[in-house]
Amino acid sequence: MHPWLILLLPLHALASTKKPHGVSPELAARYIPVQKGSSEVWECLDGSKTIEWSAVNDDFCDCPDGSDEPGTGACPNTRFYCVNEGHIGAFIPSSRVRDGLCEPECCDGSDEAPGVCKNVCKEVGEAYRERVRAEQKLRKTGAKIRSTYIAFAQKEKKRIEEELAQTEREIATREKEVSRLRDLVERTESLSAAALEVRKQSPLYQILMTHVTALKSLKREYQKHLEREKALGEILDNLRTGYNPNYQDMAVLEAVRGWEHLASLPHINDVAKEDDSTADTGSDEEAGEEEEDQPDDGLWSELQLEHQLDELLNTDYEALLLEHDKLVGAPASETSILYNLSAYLPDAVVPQYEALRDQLVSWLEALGLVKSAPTVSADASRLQKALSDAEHSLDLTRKEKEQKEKELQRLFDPEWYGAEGEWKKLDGTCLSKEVGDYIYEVCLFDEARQKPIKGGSTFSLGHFESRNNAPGVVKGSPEYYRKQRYTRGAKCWNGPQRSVTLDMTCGTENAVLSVAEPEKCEYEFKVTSPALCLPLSPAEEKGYAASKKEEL
Ligand SMILES: [Ca+2]
Ligand SMILES: [Ca+2]
Repeated sequence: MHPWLILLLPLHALASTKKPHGVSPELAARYIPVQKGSSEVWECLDGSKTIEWSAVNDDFCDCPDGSDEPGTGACPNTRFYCVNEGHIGAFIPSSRVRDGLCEPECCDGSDEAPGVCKNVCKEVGEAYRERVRAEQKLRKTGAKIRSTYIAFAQKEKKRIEEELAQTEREIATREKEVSRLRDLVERTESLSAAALEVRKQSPLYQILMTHVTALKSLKREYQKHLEREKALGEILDNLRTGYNPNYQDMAVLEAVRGWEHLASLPHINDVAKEDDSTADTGSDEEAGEEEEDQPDDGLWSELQLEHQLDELLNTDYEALLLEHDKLVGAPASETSILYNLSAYLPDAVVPQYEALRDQLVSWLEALGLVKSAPTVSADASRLQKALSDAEHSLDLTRKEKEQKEKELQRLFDPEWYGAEGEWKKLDGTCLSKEVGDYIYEVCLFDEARQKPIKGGSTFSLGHFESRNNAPGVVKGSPEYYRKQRYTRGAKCWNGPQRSVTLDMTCGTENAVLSVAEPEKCEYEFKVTSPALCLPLSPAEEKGYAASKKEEL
């Protein structure tokens, strides 16, 4: 017998004389009779009534709260306590006392009359302690692995923080580069605008501009004349068709004949006599006249003037000026051979050569032998490209930073890698189990899948959504981590979208033990992981050490 059992014995012996049957240790102190005159009395626990001490456990309900019958089933809705010496005490409903059935909760058989049920508390207690010991042993082993996960998370934290700092430095550098380039682009643009102004002073450009102005003026005058001719034609047409020939006014008749000749019209008096066919020949004549108008020596026709003149006048002359510059000027060409040469030199010599070359070029420029290369549009567009490249890189680096911040924030978030970061190590770890014709797989914090072994398409069973989100489960509690929900999987035919619940327990390995489908398209994986093996509490540690001694 163990020392603590020996210690308990006298106490128990004492309790058995005083404490009535079926009373739990917490209430034992309240089941003490009071001497009143010659008899012993006792007050019901709710204080409503005082009864004779002999009425306690007399198999008749006296107290309204039923407290006088802890060891019988006489009062309704009361609880009976089995001491279960050698194991752990337990309550059963009083209605099951003396009903002739041995309760598994009462291994000492105290719910029935002596001799009815065997006291099996020694065996039950030993098996229980063995189970607890095994579980604690597993937890201790698992917790050791779990602590390496936590150490991993700490290392990850350091790594991400360092990377974050690096990214921040990179952003600062890139921001500087962007603002430098932006400044340069602005300056180059104003510089090229100035250079353009200089080029516009060229006599060729000046005379071109004068031509343009003259053309525009001519066009305007031409339009005016066209309108005037049209108006005059209308006046004369009216005169031709409206004059009275009976007046024999020679001035009017001459004007009409003159107009008819100029506009190639038949005499108004003949018009009525002529039929349609002569009208046709008239139009043929007109067509013939137009042909005669065909210009020679490259001059523009009326049609060309009408359609192409505007186009010509809308030409971007400044762009042409720059284009022209490239074609004829390229002042840098005088020294470009010096720049191109470096491509043919051995790498080792290049820096010295470049220094020498720059010196040489500046001398040549100083002596007026070559003109310094003015930076105009080509440089501006090259700079613009460099600027947008730099802005793009800055943008990417900023996004990278956001990504890292998110990663860091998730590291110790109960909703992600746990308050101690113990799940980070398992991020993306895939566990699988073959069941029937399928391999069921879950990649933690990512996706669960169903892969057919004999060919066919893989179905998504869902994507990581949450931990145990059942009502009443406290975020971060052990129970919270015991479940993971994967939802929004492939839709079932005529059913919901597939989903998976991981039912997780402590184990020394990350593994899927079993797969079930309790509801259509809702799967349940039983999974073990060291991440769930919490270290023993100091009290548990003590108990474990004692049980190990017992084992020896
Ligand atoms: Ca009673
Ligand atoms: Ca019973």
